[in-house]
Amino acid sequence: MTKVILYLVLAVVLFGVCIAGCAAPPGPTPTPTPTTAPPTTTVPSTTTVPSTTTVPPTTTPPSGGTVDVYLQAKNTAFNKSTISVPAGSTVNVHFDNQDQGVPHNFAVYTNSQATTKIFGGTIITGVSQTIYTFTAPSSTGNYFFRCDVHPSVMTGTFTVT
Ligand SMILES: [Cu+2]
Repeated sequence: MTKVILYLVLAVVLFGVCIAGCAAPPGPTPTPTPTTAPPTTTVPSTTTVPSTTTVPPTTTPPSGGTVDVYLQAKNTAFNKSTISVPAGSTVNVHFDNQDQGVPHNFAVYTNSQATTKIFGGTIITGVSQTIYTFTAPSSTGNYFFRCDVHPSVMTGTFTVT
């Protein structure tokens, strides 16, 4: 009797061992953790600050540039009553005397009183042409121009802007 029990116990134990061994759930197969390659940290390129190129100051004083004026004298009259030029500009007056045997010129004064001359062109006798060059006043305003030979009839306003 005891032998049978012993066998039974043995069988149960063995069975249990078998169950434990065989039915043992497979150990969790270690899933290989994907070794993610560490992101290569790109070193930010040091942005070199562009050196500010300093523009050398222009040594020439600001001027009004050059302006060309075309003035004709004909029948003892100018073909224009107003002349406008930028302040401080170099004025080239292309003077055309169309009066045969008649002298004319071009002159600029501070005002119509014509007591203070700014520029006086050489008198030329027609028919002939010349170019008067002078520097316009640096102050803006209305000045006066005329022909010195015919100051009562050949006059105009010289405007500096
Ligand atoms: Cu004249």
